[in-house]
Amino acid sequence: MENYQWSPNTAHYFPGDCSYGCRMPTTRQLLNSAQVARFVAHGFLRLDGIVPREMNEEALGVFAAGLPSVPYGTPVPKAFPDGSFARRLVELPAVAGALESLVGPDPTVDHHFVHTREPREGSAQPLHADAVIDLRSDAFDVQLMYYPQEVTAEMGGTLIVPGSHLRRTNESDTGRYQNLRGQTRLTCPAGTVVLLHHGIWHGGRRNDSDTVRHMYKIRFNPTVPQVRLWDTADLDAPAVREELGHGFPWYEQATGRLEILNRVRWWRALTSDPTFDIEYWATRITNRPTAQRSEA
Ligand SMILES: O=C(O)CCC(=O)C(=O)O
Repeated sequence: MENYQWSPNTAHYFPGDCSYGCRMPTTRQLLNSAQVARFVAHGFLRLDGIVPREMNEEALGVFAAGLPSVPYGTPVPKAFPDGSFARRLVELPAVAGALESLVGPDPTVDHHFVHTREPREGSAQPLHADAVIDLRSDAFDVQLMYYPQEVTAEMGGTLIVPGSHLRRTNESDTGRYQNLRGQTRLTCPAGTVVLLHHGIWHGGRRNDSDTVRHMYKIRFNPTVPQVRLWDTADLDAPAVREELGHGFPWYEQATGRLEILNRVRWWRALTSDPTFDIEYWATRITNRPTAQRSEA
């Protein structure tokens, strides 16, 4: 893994200053280290009801009219022209700040899509990840899910398996799993945005209500090293380790240790700190005296 140097220039946006590229404007509501550690452990971050009511009402018309197609890898300003619904959505300060903290400034849009669950549709979507097996250790994509309506349990919210994102699977290989302990079904107020690691196991639950349910998803690809992009003032706070050590009901003891190790490796990459560890798990298995001697 490369040892990236953190530069404030890659992490900060100054309104009106395009010398580092014209980034998504933000009033700098960056996440803190504990929130990013929570994302690392859970694989997602919820921003409940942060989209204003007028935009939620507008969204349904925008979805009905159909979204313009976006070629893979298009920079945000080109994918979503100024004033467009999607541009205003990603520029909401809480959304822009969280996205910048995770995927960095100037991400590209991989693709976007409105997922619709019809009333009383009769079946649920199999559990899956939106990825082929993805072995990257120094980059990850962020998926934004936006719910313009209140989602009730009857409407069959999006099923998410917290802490599953680092268990690298191939798309719907997990489809035969019907239920896992600790899975959550997203019920939320209108205007909720969820940001997810691309590897999270999820699926649309069956809509048993009389109301059509929409979820707008945008996948973002990073264009900068994802290193210390958030507000790191609390990097050494105890809350960071607490979040990184969080267990989930579907982990058995040994599985839980494996996931802690996966998180330690990722946190080392995110912070450019090759010494970070929890309970000596990573240090023990990266101790290679023979290799170090032959390099000297
Ligand atoms: O409809 C949903 O709630 C989730 C759908 C989804 O994320 C997908 O099809 O990948």
